[in-house]
Amino acid sequence: MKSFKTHSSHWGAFSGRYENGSLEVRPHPGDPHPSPLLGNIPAIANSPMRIRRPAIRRGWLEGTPGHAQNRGADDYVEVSWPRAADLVAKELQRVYGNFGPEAVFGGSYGWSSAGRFHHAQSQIHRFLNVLGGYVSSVNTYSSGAAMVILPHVLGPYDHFDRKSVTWDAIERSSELVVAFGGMATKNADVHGGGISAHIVRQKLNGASARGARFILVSPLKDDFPAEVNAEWLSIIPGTDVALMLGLAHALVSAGLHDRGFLDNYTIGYERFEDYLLGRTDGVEKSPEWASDICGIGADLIIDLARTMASARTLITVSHSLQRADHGEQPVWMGVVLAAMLGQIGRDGGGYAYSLGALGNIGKGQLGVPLPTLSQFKNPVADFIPVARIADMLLNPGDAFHYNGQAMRYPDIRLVYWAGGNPFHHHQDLNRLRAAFKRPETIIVHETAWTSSARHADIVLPATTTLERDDIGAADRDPLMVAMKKLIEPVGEARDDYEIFSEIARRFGKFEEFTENRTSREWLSALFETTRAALIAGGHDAPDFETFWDRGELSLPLKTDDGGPARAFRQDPAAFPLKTPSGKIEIFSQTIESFGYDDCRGHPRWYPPGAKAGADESRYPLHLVCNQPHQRLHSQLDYGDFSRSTKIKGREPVRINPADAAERGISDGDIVRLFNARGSCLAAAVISEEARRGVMQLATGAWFEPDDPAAEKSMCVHGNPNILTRDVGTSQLAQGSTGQLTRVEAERFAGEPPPVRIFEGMTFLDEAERSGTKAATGRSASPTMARDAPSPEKLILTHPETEQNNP
Ligand SMILES: Nc1nc2c(c(=O)[nH]1)N[C@H]1C(S)=C(S)[C@@H](COP(=O)(O)OP(=O)(O)OC[C@H]3O[C@@H](n4cnc5c(=O)[nH]c(N)nc54)[C@H](O)[C@@H]3O)O[C@H]1N2
Ligand SMILES: Nc1nc2c(c(=O)[nH]1)N[C@H]1C(S)=C(S)[C@@H](COP(=O)(O)OP(=O)(O)OC[C@H]3O[C@@H](n4cnc5c(=O)[nH]c(N)nc54)[C@H](O)[C@@H]3O)O[C@H]1N2
Ligand SMILES: [Mo]
Repeated sequence: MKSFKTHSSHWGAFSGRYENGSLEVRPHPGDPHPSPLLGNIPAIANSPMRIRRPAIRRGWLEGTPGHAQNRGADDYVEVSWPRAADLVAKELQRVYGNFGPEAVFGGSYGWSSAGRFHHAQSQIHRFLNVLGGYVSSVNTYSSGAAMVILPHVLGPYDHFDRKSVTWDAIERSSELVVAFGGMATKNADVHGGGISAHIVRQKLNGASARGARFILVSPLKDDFPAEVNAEWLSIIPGTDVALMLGLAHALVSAGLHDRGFLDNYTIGYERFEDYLLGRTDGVEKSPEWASDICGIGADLIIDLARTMASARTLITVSHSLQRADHGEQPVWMGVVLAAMLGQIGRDGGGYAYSLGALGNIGKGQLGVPLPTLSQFKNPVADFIPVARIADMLLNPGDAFHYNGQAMRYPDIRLVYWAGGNPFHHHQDLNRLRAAFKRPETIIVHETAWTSSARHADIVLPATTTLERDDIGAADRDPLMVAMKKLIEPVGEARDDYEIFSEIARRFGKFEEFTENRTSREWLSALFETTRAALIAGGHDAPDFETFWDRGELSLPLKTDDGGPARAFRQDPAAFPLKTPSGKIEIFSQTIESFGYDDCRGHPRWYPPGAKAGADESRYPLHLVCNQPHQRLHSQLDYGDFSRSTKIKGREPVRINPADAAERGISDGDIVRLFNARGSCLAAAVISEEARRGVMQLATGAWFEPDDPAAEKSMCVHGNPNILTRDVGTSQLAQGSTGQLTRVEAERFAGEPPPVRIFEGMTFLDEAERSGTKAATGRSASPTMARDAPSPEKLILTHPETEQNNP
């Protein structure tokens, strides 16, 4: 055991040992349900997918006229580190000098890896702020709509995602949990920054053993762990608001809504009730009305409403529901339904947003702050809602609305990304490809040859956490982990910190960026924040070196006081909600005053169509594009566990037996999914767990176009974002709507094009590129290019970086 070193990841703490060229990984002994995602880690050490040397896209390097059109289909030339750093610095100088920081997009959205110091997004933001700033992005792909609607109607986002109902309260007190979008335990495998104990399964079982009932509202049956025997209400995707309205109507019809709670704790119920009962639009949102839309029987709806009113009931709304057209509405309507039940703030009852979506949600609050690297201040005010990136690149200067502000898209010349994969996370990839042809320069730091790296001009090889020391710690996780370096950097990969330090040096800003600290000095300095708080609280507070030797440190948790909702319930005058009225806003004057036609003063049902575009209804099947169980997003799709789940090398897509039979599709067949935007291949899995009319294709299979040079190309591997729509949830939040789309499916006749994405890259030599075309840039052998002359070593005067890269 001695040679095993502690480490951590977004999907679990573990220890690892690298011997004889292979990496062995063992879960943390205190984790009751370690994640199978650990099985993807060993491939990091030697996969041909790793980026080994800085690489420059040929057209960019040569300055060929119109070269940007070749992004995604060009060759790459490997260069030395000093050359790459010079090129980056020169280009940044040019763009900052000619156009200013408002022309640099540095939003750089993405999960990158666990680790408090080497967190790629903190590093890049700090770096760009040192250089003069950048256009940023706000909110997340996870919860773009909820982050904007919740503060208007219930209070700050973290009050209801973080400081909300805990698993302990559910185990103790909940009698009925109605989970819109479910609580698939695959999702709780993961938490941003780390998770030392996977407890969701255990807690659900505990509640279930005590007699709590669980209702799963979802188009997929396995959005709840089988053990808790959830009752499955198989809903038509995108129709939860109709179901919630039907439930609300049933409550009012039976006089079961809590008038006292509505009077004391909410505003605007009457206006909502006028809508609910059809006084404003002539349409009663009755259970029968709802049933026609959502596909769940009216009797079931009436029955469920009665049960909800008679039990300690918790309503949960998943992230997925709001990652869709009008995604603000189910989040808001869930709040209204919980308010009508009068249980907000009661132990194990009320409303919890996103419970089950990430492994630490529903755990207790940490009692001490975590080590955090300052990103400095960004002097540039321009920003976009994160999912509007293609709109921004395609339409500089165009007007758009966001949360009450009339805004314009900036004119971006240079895009700089570290720690994210837009060709994973963004929708309508053919459109994104067109958008990525617009900027003058795209720079990417990546660990692996993702599709985003393959669309960049300058690709800089970043280390993974396995190749560096860091501190592992996350919100609501009571274990801090010494993430010890397990392997030497692969190829010539460098830490993001080191890369940015070297570029900052070329601007004369090395000291400002690094504060003259080595990475190791940073770790011990950042650790002091937590240590000081531990000392103040009278807890075990070892110094950094002792922590490092021990490998981990327990952090104290606060006692579960029920959060802001409990305080508000107990004394609404002393602890008002942080909404404009201090109450739950069933009607929001603020939102009404924005005058948006796609998000008005109270929650309502917006029939699909207007936003979806006329062509959507031509495609009969709903495609659910949810999170993958076999990896985190696109990360380590090349890992053993993820690849073991592919069928004939393609991503599995689930289809209901009746839908498959209608189309002559058998289990294991290669199918083509298509709609007006694009198409992809995937391998059919026939499953009763998908509702009739619903297919499910997880995100994260690396995008591989069959013809990279074509304007519209089929993905041969099974990335659903070639099919999804790139439109915002509404003018209020402009969130991503990637969860759902419409498609048709057919059996793929004939020999399908091969999947070659995991075969590795070949490169042009600097010498070769002046001659006629040599390597193809995408051919089979990853080792060919390794014969290139050995690169100049990056000149490093920084002692720590020397140490890290002997
Ligand atoms: N259709 C559809 N699309 C979706 C979703 C959906 O439900 N449906 N879900 C959305 C959601 S919720 C999210 S959060 C996004 C996720 O989107 P992303 O967060 O962009 O996806 P990841 O695959 O985690 O990308 C992280 C990248 O960082 C790289 N990386 C890891 N460590 C380091 C490092 O130390 N340095 C550097 N430079 N790079 C590093 C990894 O190799 C990886 O390519 O996807 C969104 N996209
Ligand atoms: N293993 C693993 N876990 C993850 C991630 C990962 O990549 N891999 N990503 C993490 C991240 S960044 C995030 S943000 C969270 C995301 O958390 P979520 O967004 O909640 O997760 P999803 O798996 O996308 O969706 C959950 C389920 O919602 C259901 N659903 C979809 N549309 C509808 C609908 O219209 N109505 C109803 N009632 N149900 C619907 C689908 O059946 C789907 O399986 O997951 C996190 N957990
Ligand atoms: Mo997310």
